[in-house]
Amino acid sequence: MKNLINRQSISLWYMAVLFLSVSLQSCISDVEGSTTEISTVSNMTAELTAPPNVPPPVGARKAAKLIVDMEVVEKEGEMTDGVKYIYWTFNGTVPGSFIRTRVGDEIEFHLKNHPNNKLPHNIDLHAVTGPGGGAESTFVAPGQEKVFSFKALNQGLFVYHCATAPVGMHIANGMYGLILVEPKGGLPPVDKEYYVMQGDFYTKGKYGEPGLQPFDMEKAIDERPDYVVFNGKVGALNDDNALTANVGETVRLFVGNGGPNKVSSFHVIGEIFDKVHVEGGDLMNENVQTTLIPSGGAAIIEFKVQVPGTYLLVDHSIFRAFNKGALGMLKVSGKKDAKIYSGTQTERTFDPDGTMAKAKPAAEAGENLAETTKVLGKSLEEQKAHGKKVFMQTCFACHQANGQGIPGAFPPLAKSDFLNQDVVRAIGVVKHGLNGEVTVNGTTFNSVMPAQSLSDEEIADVLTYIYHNFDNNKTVVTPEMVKSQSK
Ligand code: HEC
Ligand SMILES: [Cu+2]
Repeated sequence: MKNLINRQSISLWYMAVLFLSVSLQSCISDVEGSTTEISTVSNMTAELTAPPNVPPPVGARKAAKLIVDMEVVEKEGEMTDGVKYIYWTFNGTVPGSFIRTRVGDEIEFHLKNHPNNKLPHNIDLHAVTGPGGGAESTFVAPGQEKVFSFKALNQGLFVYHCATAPVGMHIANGMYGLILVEPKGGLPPVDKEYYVMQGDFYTKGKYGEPGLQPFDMEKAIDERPDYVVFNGKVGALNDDNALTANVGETVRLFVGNGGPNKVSSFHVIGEIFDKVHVEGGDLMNENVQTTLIPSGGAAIIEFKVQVPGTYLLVDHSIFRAFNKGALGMLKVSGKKDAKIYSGTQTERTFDPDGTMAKAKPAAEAGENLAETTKVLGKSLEEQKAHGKKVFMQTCFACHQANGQGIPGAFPPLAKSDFLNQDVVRAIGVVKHGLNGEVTVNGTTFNSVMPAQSLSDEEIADVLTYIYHNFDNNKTVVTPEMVKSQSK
């Protein structure tokens, strides 16, 4: 009897709430003053995307209740060729899934922690108004799910991250991502939108040291990262994974910085940002070369692409780009426009006092050294294995993992006619560096390769590795050959 009454009153109460929320909903619609729009479903599940993709724009849709489902995934991944790392992630990627909402949305956030995970986690979203940005409400142990709701009061591009102690370590292992809160009516439409996020990583071994690399707390505290990368690993946005656009299109980049420590001087080589939503907020700057993205901050960057080619995304704290991995690519295809960019127009020798004309041709000594095939004390296999290690630590940053180089910046070592023609000269390049013009496979480069401070043995092994890979001519280089090459 008592039960029955209870049930009845509950259902009455439920109906009253339902009625109230329906009338409230129509109130909101009235405030928004749109008559053409068909009222949206008030309960939607958010579409989440893995980087570098973003979900479709909110467009004209009304504010709604949005359900966001996220799962913490602890998993092994690859930092760079041969280097493994245990990442902690939101939804399995670094950065975590992109969340796209609009101002006024009520977000019901579900955070799940898989029973096979080892640690508790939580989430602090910078788009939240409330203590800890949701961190306290979402603290989940393995095998738990927590739910909390918040209203998106402020528009902008916001970082989210794990805030479980030790906070720095959870962020350093990859627990960050972006949530976009679009203004009413949405951001103006563009042709291409991408999701890029920088992060710094700290490993026991130095850059490129192979194997499974554990997190190094001491380096993290000292702010000495071994890797600074976009989208969680070296080369995440390179070559086949490059961002793409066509001439004439407007590209919008949602760029975040997870840190945990380093501030990003974000720059695209060969482009000028037409517009930057500074720090992800409403302030709009125009005609920007490099924009500063703080750790735990973001920026919305827009530019029109007018000239075909490969554009490099870098942290302009430039050693990070070429030695620690903070380098991505945007490949633009389409027709050239010589009025905007001509390419090299003329090319001639500059020899003001005739010294170059008198200089001797490159060393001819030891021309047949390439035929030496035995190296004392080390088998060819051992030499190649050690050479690969040197390559990944030293040459890779510029010449890239498969020796393919970077157009306009670093010549290829793959199938390089320059390399295969003359081993003595190649030894000289690694030993003493190279500058001035060099033509590789028909393309001229005019840049600087600094001398590599390597031992004779390291130079011998790295060149042997390169000669036996990337379609080269299998020359064996010995430490003796390196030693006898003087200039
Ligand atoms: C900091 C970037 C950088 C690093 C690191 C670097 N190189 Fe280079 N390398 C260059 C540049 C730039 C050139 C072209 C220089 C010029 O234009 O005069 C070049 C040219 C070369 C060439 C001759 C051209 C060709 O493609 O065949 C060889 C061989 C070479 N590098 C080998 C190496 C090896 C081996 C290593 C590692 C031990 C290495 N480089 C490390 C930037 C680099
Ligand atoms: Cu965590």
